[in-house]
This record gives sequence, C-alpha cells and structure tokens, in this order.
Amino acid sequence: MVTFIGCSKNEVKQTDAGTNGNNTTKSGETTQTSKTDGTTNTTSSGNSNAEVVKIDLPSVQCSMCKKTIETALKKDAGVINANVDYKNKNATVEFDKSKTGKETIEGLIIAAGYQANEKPADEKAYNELHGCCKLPKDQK
Ligand SMILES: [Cu+2]
Repeated sequence: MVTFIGCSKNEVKQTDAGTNGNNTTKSGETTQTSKTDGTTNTTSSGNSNAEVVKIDLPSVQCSMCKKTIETALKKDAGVINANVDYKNKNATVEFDKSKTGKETIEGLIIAAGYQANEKPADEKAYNELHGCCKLPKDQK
C-alpha cells in the first residue's frame, strides 16, 4: 500500500537539498534486486533479457509521486531498476523482458494513480493520492 508521509515540502527538502546526485531512497530500500531465484542480475550488464523503456508521466508532480511510482514498479519481480524523474516527468525502467513488459509496467503506474504515456490513470487510485500529487487543477 502507499504510505503518505506528508506533502511535498518535507519530501522535497529530503531529496532536493544537498547533493545533486541521485540518492534515490534513504530508508533501506537498497536491496532492490533480491530476486527469488539464485540468478544475480543485479546490474544491467550480463542479463541478456534486460531492456530499458522510457515512459512519459505527464501527471507526476513531486518527489512523493516519484517514490509512489518507484515503489509500485519494484513490486514487479521483472523490474530490475526504476527511476522516476519528476522534473522531466518521465520514468526510466529497466526490466527483464522474460518476466515483464512495457504494458505491465504501464499498468502498474496506472494502478498507482498516474498517467503512463497516453494511458489515463486509474481514477480510484488517482483520487486517493495525496493532494499535492494531483494535477494542479485538482489541488486545493
Ligand atoms: Cu506527488
């Protein structure tokens, strides 16, 4: 489930202040590739099934959206790496094409309440998003 810690103010401070590097997650999410089987495709190299897809996220607003989407994507065992760039409003997702696909990845984003490429967000999930994660027209 999605955890709403707070609005963009705190979040932005956490990720934007300080270093300009991408220290994506602070809270122990570093073990992203503890996959079920013994195969260690931790890095992109060496996995012949690895493929990278870029997905437009026109409705993304802030760093909280980034976390929400990245968390949703990493639930898919086929996703090797997911990075959401909320400033440029897109996601770069590296996945194992023998395990998942672009359609599935888009589906996860939609289910999280966000638009994926030209596909509209799941309305229910969108309505449950934090206020600051909604489109400006829906923010109060
Ligand atoms: Cu947001």
